Amino acid sequence: MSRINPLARELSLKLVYYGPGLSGKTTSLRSIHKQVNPTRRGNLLTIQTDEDRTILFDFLPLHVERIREMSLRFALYTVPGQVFYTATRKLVLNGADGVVFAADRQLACRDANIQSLADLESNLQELGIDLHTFPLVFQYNKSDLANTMSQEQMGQDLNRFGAPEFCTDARGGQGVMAALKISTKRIVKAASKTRPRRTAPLSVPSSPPKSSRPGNGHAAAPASGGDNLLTSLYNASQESQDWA
Ligand SMILES: Nc1nc2c(ncn2[C@@H]2O[C@H](COP(=O)(O)OP(=O)(O)O)[C@@H](O)[C@H]2O)c(=O)[nH]1
Ligand SMILES: [Mg+2]
Repeated sequence: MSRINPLARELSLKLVYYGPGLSGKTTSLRSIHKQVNPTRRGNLLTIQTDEDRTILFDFLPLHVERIREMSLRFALYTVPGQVFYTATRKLVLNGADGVVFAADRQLACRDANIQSLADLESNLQELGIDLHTFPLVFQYNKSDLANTMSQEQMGQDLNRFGAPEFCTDARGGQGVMAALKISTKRIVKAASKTRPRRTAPLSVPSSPPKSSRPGNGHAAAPASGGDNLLTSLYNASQESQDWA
């Protein structure tokens, strides 16, 4: 559930990295932490067992400096992939604005990928969310390994949603930022079509955002007249979010 602070003109959004155990979710957050400009991120929090397995979740806050009129904050989470942590997955998924599904391209992981996606679908259904209309992006991870499944095979197994797909090597840092960028754009776009929850009952400044001037090449914003925050948000979704 996105949260908007009208006075600060700031929107907070939640992105969850979901997928089977050991598919590379924690490694993806580590890679993002390494690649993002330090002024735009907080500390990476990971809670693991001695064997390096996620037992609760990982958390990484990102902050986009103002895009046009709007500041955006993203909270990135991972879920523990092991089947028995289902309650934790539900908890982490609650309030998510989008999901990056990290699948493992190794053939041996095929069933685990499919099972984890079914688990995601059913957990979202419980929250009243249909994955077909939810901001979803696929990472087909471990692309650096030999004998992996092709992107086409992965898509046939998993991507019934027409979602963007990225072949990634999270350990080498390949493709992870591209997936993040598309994911955050889709989330912002989706959030601009719904009315985010306000964190404070404060009035919104009435002057139109500079970004709403005609002829800027963007489609008309969906926000109703005068709702400048949503207009700004919609325009922000048209821009690339340059985290580096
Ligand atoms: N070769 C390779 N190994 C990876 C990749 N991503 C993650 N790993 C390794 O896979 C293991 C599990 O990764 P982790 O991020 O902890 O998986 P998680 O359970 O999804 O959080 C670790 O040993 C990682 O170093 C990748 O893209 N390529
Ligand atoms: Mg993990």
